[in-house]
Amino acid sequence: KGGTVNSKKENPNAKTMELLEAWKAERELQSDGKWRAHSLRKAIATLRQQPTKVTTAAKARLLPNIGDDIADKIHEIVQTGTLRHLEEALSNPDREVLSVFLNIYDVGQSRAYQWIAKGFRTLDDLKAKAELSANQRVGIEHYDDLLTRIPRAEVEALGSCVKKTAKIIDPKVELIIGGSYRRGADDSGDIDMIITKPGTSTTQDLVPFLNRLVDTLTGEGFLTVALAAHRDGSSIGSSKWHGCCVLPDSAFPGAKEDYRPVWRRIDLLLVPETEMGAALIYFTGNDLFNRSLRLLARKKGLRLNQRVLSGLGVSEGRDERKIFELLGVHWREPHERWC
Ligand code: DCP
Ligand code: MG
Ligand code: MN
Repeated sequence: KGGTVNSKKENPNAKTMELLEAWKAERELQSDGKWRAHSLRKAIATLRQQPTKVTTAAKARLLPNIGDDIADKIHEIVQTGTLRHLEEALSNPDREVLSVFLNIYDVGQSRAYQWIAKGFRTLDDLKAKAELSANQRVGIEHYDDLLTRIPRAEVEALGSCVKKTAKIIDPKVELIIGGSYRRGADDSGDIDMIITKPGTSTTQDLVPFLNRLVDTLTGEGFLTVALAAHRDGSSIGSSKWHGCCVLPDSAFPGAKEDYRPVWRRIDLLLVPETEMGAALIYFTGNDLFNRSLRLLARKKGLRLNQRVLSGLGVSEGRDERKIFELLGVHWREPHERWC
């Protein structure tokens, strides 16, 4: 995701990178794997830039973004041509099942392991025997659809459908497609629609609009199901709506005979005008970029969240550029915010 994947063939560290890449995929399957996977991603990026083969742990450790653990792995790969931990992970008989279960919407590590412990091995097992939440049921019912990335042109077409209906309900409301789409991605995992309106100062101001929008789009058959909000909990006056949608064939951006109705994940996010800057930053991401901005803010004794930057005496939430300025970081266009 993000930068270019150039051919690894000519790279002197190609084999090392390939195995670290495989190890990264394994880590992502494991608990808290995401952040570990992030450090592997950075290490691989470092290796990609080396003009010569890195052959020892000592040399690897001297390079940026490579710590002891990964340096040892590089050494092991060069010495043995393999990674013991990777081999072990790949030969785990539960690995395939775990990966299938973790790909169900709203299923986490502990749930997946619980099901495996009960002897469930397939989606059909789950449908027949497991106790499923409404969200998980949708996730299983539309498993393949929800795993398929959404091509950029379809994200745009879906966004247009929402905008068209929104305009009829309230022409003053503004909608922006955020998330990976705003960062310029060729395809997205879901569609993140930021909804705002001049003159609003709380999400409450936008709730009646959201309700009408959801009702209308559901009536049109565009929205297919609402998903229960979870974990993040906080949502006062439900400032967001999670669900699924499907593009009408009349809006399909390609040859009609290629059209197949695919269920897509959509998030509708309410943002008062006064918080639009901080919210745009947050909902544009990516998540790692947000994390590093928040960290930077904290180091300066400030606090950045999805609503405001505070700690300066005055709070700023309105203006994306202003927030960068106050944080003392150079402006980065959305397409430069991959990490
Ligand atoms: N976000 C975040 N931290 C999280 C989840 C989300 O900062 N734990 C922010 C950054 C994301 C944005 O919200 O860019 C939208 O979240 P998505 O999960 O939809 O992620 P993306 O749109 O970036 O990627 P995808 O194409 O997978 O949807
Ligand atoms: Mg998204
Ligand atoms: Mn999203």
